[in-house]
Amino acid sequence: MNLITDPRGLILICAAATVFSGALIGFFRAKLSALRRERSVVEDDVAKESRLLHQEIAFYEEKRAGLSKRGGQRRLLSEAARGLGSLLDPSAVQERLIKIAQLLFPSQSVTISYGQKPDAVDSYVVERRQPLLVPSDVMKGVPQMAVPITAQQAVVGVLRVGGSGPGPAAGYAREDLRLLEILASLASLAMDNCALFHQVQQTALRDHLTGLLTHRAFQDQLEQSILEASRYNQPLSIVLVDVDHFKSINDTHGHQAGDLVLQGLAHVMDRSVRPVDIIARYGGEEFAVLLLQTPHRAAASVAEQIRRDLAEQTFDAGGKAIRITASFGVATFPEDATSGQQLFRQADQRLYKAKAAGRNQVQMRAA
Ligand code: GH3
Ligand code: MG
Ligand code: MG
Repeated sequence: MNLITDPRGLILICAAATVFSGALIGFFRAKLSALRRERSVVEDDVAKESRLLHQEIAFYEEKRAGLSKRGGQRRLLSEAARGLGSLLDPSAVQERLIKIAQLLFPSQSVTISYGQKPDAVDSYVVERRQPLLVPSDVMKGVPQMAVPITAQQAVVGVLRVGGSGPGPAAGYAREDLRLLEILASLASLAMDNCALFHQVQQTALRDHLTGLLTHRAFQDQLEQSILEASRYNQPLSIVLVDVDHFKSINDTHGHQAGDLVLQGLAHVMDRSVRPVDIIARYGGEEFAVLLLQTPHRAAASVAEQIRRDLAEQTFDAGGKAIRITASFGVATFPEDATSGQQLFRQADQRLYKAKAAGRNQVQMRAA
């Protein structure tokens, strides 16, 4: 049979061609789907890799942010240490402390409490002298931190962060509390500094025997008070006091007994004036009283009262009963003088007059 000329041959050829092409198509289809499968596996691997890579990047990004935040916090703390250490006034320390805490914990409420009405958080921190971290699931869901601030071992305040407003969603971390503790320690050191500075200043301003102001401190106070009196158009008087024949007290009873008498005298004077008035020991047995807003006559009456009290007093100096008298000179701003120095000189001249006129008396301006 001729395949080309015979129709059966043609049918056979067509059938063979159909089978062959079908097999070819099947082969390529299988190849294609195998290729597709391979591609999707590769795609899955790439997606997985990329996911892992993103996670890794996010992890390092978070670490970097954490490190730079901590770096910033550390810088703030070292600046705080320098700034706080140079302050000499407790209220300035408190002000600066609040500012630094606000920088460390932005948009959080920052307060220094512990006054008349301590709440539960204050009481805990003050009584235990320990920091407190309140998590977000107690105290009405408002997280907060509180640390004690001390001055010479005594708790003088509680630094608090949070407690009002939403606060951070996850609450505060131990690290946050640690940071606040470091800041509170720096503030406590600054408070100690202030207290020491105040003590040194007081020692320089106060006479060690009587605890009264020294001559220098009195002069400063007098000039300052004259400025104020002049601004508000008010009178101001000074009284100078000198113990009569004090040398003979020392000679008769000894120097130590003399010291006790001087202390007793300071006490009598303190008792006779108002708390706003200022007393100084400006020489050995010489004292000065600054009477604010006091006209001349009223000042002379105060001097007279002190003179009488002194004359009636018996001082006990180690078992020895000692009586003394003193002489007084009174001068008043603005009638007698317009500067502290002139006023002092005028009062001194009247005191001299009191001595010359027989002692144990008050000399004032002639009427
Ligand atoms: P007058 O009435 O003239 O003021 O006589 P007076 O003896 O008080 O004055 P004078 O200036 O002659 O002597 C003052 C005395 O005060 C001499 C000095 O030894 C004594 N004195 C000064 N400072 C102190 C002190 O701190 N303690 C004692 N115990 N005596 C002192
Ligand atoms: Mg004297
Ligand atoms: Mg004297």
